[in-house]
Amino acid sequence: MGLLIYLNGRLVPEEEAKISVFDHGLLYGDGVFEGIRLYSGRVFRLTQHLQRLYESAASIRLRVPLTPAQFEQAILDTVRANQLQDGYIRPVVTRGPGDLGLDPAKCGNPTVFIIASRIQLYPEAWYEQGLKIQTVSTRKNAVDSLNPRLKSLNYLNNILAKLEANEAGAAEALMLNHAGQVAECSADNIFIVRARSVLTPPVWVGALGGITRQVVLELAARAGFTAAETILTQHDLYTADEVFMTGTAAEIVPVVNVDGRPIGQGKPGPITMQLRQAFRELTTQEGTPVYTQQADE
Ligand code: PXG
Repeated sequence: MGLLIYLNGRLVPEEEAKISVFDHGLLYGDGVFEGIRLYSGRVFRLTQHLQRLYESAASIRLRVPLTPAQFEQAILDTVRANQLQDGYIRPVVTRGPGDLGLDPAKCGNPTVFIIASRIQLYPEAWYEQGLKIQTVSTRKNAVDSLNPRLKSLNYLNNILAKLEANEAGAAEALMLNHAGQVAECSADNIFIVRARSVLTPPVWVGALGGITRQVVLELAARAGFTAAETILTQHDLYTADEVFMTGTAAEIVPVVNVDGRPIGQGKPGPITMQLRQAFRELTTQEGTPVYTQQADE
């Protein structure tokens, strides 16, 4: 059975969930989005995802035609309509239909849609054996051109990086900023472990403020590690005890090889595994319940 999609205030069958070819989300990547996980009937860190969505929209002066409370209800309604317990939720807000020019002022009606679907989990082997990543030549967008903190529909920078990584036979692309500092991967944040420190680059070097990244910083501190944001270079990764990536879809994935250099013992490290375990436990404990409230509440 097909999915029910939230589109501009209505739940419609996926075959009918269509938007205009004049939508500037399509014509120009003019819009914002989120990727959210649903674990056992609870939406993980929903408030934080919505906050990031509204911040991304504010940054591009895009008016979201729902209040955050309405948006939250729309997400919960969409999950309920599809009777999901575990899944992936993709809210998208675009500038809406306009003419063929760039001018966003001519787009009067932003488009809002929400897809809630089952999630295709990554193979267990990724987590047991770890992944290989590769530095790519595509640099992260500069923070003063298109700030990577903005989760916009304009993802070509990341896609170009992903293409390079695919070409090199690597699972993910390690992306540097224009100063040669490590920023993040094409769709995941990056961390290193050195001694008892768990380190990730600050967002101002050119990285998304990942929700999973934030959770990992919290969990690492709670577990007694030094959790900090710091400038990292490729050298720091090559000589780290452990490297891992974080993201909503991937959660926490060990990296065992960077640019052909084995990391640590060349297998997933103990602190990565410990954090992954802590993360998994947290996903079973917290989250906004989808089914314990009335639909019309
Ligand atoms: N960096 C970038 C550039 C991202 O797009 C993350 C980091 C991780 O952030 P969260 O908040 O998820 O911890 C993302 C995540 C995918 C996919 O297929 C991931 C993202 C967007 C689209 C697809 O894994 N965003």
